[in-house]
Amino acid sequence: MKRALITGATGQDGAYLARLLLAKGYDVTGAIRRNSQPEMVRLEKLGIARELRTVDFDLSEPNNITRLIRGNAFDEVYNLAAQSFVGSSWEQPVYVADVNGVGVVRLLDAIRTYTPQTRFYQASTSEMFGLVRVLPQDEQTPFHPRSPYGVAKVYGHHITVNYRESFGLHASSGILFNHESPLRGTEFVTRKITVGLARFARGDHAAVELGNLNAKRDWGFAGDYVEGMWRMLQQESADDYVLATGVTTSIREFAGFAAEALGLDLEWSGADETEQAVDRRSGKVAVRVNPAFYRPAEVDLLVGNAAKARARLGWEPKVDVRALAAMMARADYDECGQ
Ligand code: NAP
Ligand code: G4F
Repeated sequence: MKRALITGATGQDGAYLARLLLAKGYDVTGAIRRNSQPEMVRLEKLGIARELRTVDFDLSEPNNITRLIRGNAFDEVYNLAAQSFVGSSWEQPVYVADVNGVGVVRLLDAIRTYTPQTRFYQASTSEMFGLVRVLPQDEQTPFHPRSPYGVAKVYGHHITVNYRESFGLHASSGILFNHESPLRGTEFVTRKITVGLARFARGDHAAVELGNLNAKRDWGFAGDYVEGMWRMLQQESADDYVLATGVTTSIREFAGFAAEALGLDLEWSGADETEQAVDRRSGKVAVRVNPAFYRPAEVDLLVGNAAKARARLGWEPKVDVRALAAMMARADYDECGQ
């Protein structure tokens, strides 16, 4: 039986990856940040909260990391833990650098020292491309991060490559484009939209307030992306891979897809700060712009080229953006009714 450690096991990806590895017969340890109350909701929703062992863990605490790695011979370590919300990274830039950047080398160095045979996955991100000049983005595209989150993740990516090249570790970096699900945090734009519009469709006619509607993202389904993470660690040699759908969609269009799945009919009017969408059926404003959600620097457009992952890992995304929006909107509609 293979032994895997997942940091960030309480997060969206951690929950789906834990389910995948358990189904494959792994012995799974979930490294969980000590909060006033353990955040087990996602693992409970997937019905696996009792199936993995858990350990207290924080990426900013080196002693904790060293003890965990030294005392266990994990076959695979998936480093998914991070402060993952870009929007708040301007408010906590030093903490984000420590957790998302330096935290990666704490883990890698413990592996190098105590269990160099362990295979390592780093959760890198399309946010590293930032101000893009190349369409679509692939493993060779230069980085130009636009947020403290992205800057810290660039360090995490490069130190993963460096430990692979310096010490021969089987360390891979997955450069994943946005991936969502009904387990997505409600602060991220897709879930904010699906929760807000589901409530609206249930008769709570408060408009969903959003920032930049023109930004475009390459959105896939998180369940597909954790399969790609696992495949990276099954390769003979470690490498870096982009996972993406190759399709980019604006925030406005995503809201339209979610609305459509909920039986709402949005009519957009205005521009920039005065833009809004009225639901033709109720005549009420369902979406409006609130500049408070604009970011100090924006990533305007992301679209990925996952040809390498397709060719070498046999990985394909299975859920398109319209189906994804519908899946999330319907799940939120059902949850609102409970
Ligand atoms: P998420 O839902 O926000 O989960 C993040 C996890 O990290 C949570 O379990 C959180 O624990 C944990 N964490 C935060 N700070 C920590 C710390 N100091 N020490 C230990 N654990 C800590 O994020 P996700 O969407 O699953 O993303 C997983 C990873 O992939 C992240 O590294 C993210 O940056 C990266 N990524 C995500 C996407 C995407 O579109 N989802 C795309 C590219 C890369 P709590 O429950 O205690 O908060
Ligand atoms: O949903 P978001 O907050 O995701 P963002 O910033 O793309 O980051 C996510 O994907 C990254 C991969 O590229 C991950 F690395 C990262 O951890 C995270 O999972 O925002 C998406 C876009 C942005 O352009 C933002 O300005 O939506 C725009 N937006 C417009 N209104 C909004 C809102 N974003 C949020 N969160 N809330 C709004 O009201």
